[in-house]
Amino acid sequence: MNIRTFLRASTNGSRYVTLSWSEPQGAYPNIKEDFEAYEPFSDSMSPWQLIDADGAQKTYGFADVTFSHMGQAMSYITFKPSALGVDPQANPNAAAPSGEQYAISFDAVPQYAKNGHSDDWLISPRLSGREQTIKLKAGLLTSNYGAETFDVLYSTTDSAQSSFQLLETERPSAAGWTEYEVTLPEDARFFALRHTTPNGLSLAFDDVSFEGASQPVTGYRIYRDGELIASLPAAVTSFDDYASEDGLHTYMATAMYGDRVCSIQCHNHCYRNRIFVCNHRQSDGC
Ligand SMILES: [Ca+2]
Repeated sequence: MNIRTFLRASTNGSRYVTLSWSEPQGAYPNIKEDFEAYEPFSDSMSPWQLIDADGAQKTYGFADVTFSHMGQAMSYITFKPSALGVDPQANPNAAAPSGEQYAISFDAVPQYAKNGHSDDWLISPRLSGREQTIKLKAGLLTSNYGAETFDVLYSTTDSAQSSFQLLETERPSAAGWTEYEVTLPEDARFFALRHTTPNGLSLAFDDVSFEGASQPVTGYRIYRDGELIASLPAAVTSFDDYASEDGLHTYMATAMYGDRVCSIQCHNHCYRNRIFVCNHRQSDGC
């Protein structure tokens, strides 16, 4: 989160301190997707978009356990090994690097796939549009079937499959999790993780970090000397506080983004009738 805005204060010789501010610009959330919030074994992870482009009606699975969508057409599903009785201590390669869940694409059985290989897309929520380095972990349940392959693509426009251009191709081959960092160019609005293995078992993703699109402010909170004195709607960008006695007060405003809170970067120190210009910034909880 990178907010650049300033809280101003004036007194006009009265006992009212008038605070004013401008809406923070460039409030970009740093998002870490751990895939814990979705239903287990679900083929829906909104706001992520999933595309099954290989058309394969059969995918690989397991002989000894079964779960929703196993063996069927799919792109990615949420996978929760502990719900299948898989002991993470005994099967560390299947354990999630965060929480209990991750996104996984089981390979298309090649003779059923349109082009003879898996072609499954995991498309990100909208991005900030600034140059950024995304991080992700790619996981193989086993190395018995060789490397899995995936492309990292980006789009500068929309999230339609045809709008993406290739940035990198990766070939993780070790069982367990491998971390990747990929720098997206300025103007990248979406990225896609495209699983392309011709004949393996599965490719999983977890802990995908990126800078998301800016979000609208939903309200403000005003604090005097650390105490909440007003909660205001997003359309209000000024507030009059009555100073009952002379003295030094520290004001702070925070911007609300739904249930997230970010401070407006600066404190103003005001004596009645004397104004000290804000000269430092902070960002809490962003
Ligand atoms: Ca996880």
